[in-house]
Amino acid sequence: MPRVHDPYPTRLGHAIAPIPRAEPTVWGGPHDGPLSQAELDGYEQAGYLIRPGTLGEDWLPPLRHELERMGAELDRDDPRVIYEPGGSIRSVFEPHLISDLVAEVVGLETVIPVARQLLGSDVYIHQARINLMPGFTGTGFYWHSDFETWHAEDGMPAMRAVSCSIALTDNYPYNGPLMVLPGSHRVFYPCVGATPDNHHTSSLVRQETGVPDHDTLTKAAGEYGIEQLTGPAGTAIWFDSNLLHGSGSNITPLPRSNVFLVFNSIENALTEPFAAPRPRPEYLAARTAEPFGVNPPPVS
Ligand code: 6CS
Ligand code: FE
Repeated sequence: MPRVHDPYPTRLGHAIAPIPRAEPTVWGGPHDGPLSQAELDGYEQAGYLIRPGTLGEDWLPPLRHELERMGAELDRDDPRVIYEPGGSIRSVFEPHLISDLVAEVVGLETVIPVARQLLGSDVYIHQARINLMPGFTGTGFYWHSDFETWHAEDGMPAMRAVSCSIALTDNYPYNGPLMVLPGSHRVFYPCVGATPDNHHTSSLVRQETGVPDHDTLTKAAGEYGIEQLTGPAGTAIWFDSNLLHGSGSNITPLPRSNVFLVFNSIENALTEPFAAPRPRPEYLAARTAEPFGVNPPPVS
């Protein structure tokens, strides 16, 4: 059924002008969680916040081991495992449902209270993945806004979601770290080109639909600049759902892996996709907006 009004039209037949963001970036205040007013202000301005020490040293070896175990034990045909063209594992989705250890990370005091504070409500996991960028052959992600995809393909109504990427390896300028256009989260860049059916079978390796054109990116990079977000293992990067970001490939011997958690406000539950033939599978976009960590687990 056609919608009456879509505030963020995208996947269009022709280019239209960028649209100013309608919603706030920060929904909670300094008394709603661990972040200070200065940290909240920084996040609001830049669209991201870096928090070193989100995972202590003691977490890193067991988590790295867990990734290897998951990679080895998951079925080659499991749709939740995405491979690089060269055959190595690029991403594993729903790691928090596969591994108790990863689920514990979500519940840490350095993680979920930050998500609740930024979004000003209870939250749930919209999407979780482990990204593994191997040394020498790792390929990056082209420039995009996550919200553009989640709105178009998953039916996320508003910009009230935040991504938390926790580094399991050190991030240097030279091993394919996250690059962002700070401040770009305040503008929605509509994209040209209809969503192909089953787009996710290719977009998770190489995204071609739902990316701004070169002209738009040139202007945006001129206006906002580009920053590389680096830091030691255990560092979390929190970034707004609409921040333009990407990463280059990694030809160094140093792999880059992270646990990537997307929190959405329970007040921003998914609807029908705004610009795609059908919703994506649950492992890419959870459709049950149950607050995480609020109710005790059911007794079985
Ligand atoms: O598909 C997703 O949900 C995420 N992955 C990619 C490659 N682009 C959009 C979004 O970040
Ligand atoms: Fe992304």
